[in-house]
Amino acid sequence: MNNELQIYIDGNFYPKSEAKISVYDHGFLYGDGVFEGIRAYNGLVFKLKEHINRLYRSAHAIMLNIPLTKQALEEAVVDTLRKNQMKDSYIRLIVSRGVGDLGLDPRKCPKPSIIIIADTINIKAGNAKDVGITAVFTWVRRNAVDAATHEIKSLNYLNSVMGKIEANAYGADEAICLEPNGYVAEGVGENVFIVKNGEVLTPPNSTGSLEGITSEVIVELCKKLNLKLTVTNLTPFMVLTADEAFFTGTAMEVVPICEVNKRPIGDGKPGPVTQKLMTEFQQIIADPKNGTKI
Ligand code: PXG
Repeated sequence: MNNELQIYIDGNFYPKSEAKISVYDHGFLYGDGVFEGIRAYNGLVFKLKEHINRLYRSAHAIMLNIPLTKQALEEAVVDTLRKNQMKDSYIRLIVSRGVGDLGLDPRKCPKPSIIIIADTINIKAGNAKDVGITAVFTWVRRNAVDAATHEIKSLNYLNSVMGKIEANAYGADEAICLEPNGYVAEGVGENVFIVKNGEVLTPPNSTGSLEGITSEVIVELCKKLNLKLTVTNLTPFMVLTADEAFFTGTAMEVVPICEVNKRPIGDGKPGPVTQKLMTEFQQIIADPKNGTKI
């Protein structure tokens, strides 16, 4: 059992088979908590500071006090990777409201819990990056900005799970979620971009989408490459008639979307702008100034 993953829970490490939380934890009972999904590449934790900052913003919005400083939390992530001797990893950092009673009042939860899982990434099978993936617009609307908005990276992901169920049911790889007015918000766990006449477009976070760390990199890359980048509401029609479309996210990085609701996007193959951004993204993740050394 020595080679079991070591999971960080509240300052201690436990082997994966013994890493457990209480059934009274409000993260489990109510999805009351926040999280981050982070990648490490070749001994560098990509944009760790940005992830920690976003975690604190999410926690602030739900009045959850993270019981460590940002710096201590950063060190805890790095320690967890060292403990597991991992240079490449998919890290799940979770802060749950902690143990309370069977009522939903968070005041009954005196001590939030911090959990860090440094696992290996389960790269999507097949050649998604070469041929692109398929998507469907799901009937499951993204939560409104005045509801359990995905601007907060909370543990309440049922909205995304329901979108994914629809994608599965229709045999598509991913779902695209519309916001309550019908504008495009994002994927279930990805931001979405389109390319039209050489211009790159993406929806604003006021659609209730997460401020993606990968999408932020794409915005910077567009500036560097002199590509016009416009943040604006996108209609489903604009997606269906785009020249190119792609998803961005920590897990999938940059992936072309070749088909939406059975309509090919452009010529149904990864387009030149998407491919350029995919190549540039690989250079960004390898650059030591974009990561924290393990
Ligand atoms: N939107 C949502 C709702 C997300 O959860 C992204 C966009 C992309 O953001 P980043 O910062 O990663 O570029 C996310 C994050 C999964 C999975 O299993 C993916 C995320 C979260 C949880 C699970 O694919 N992506």
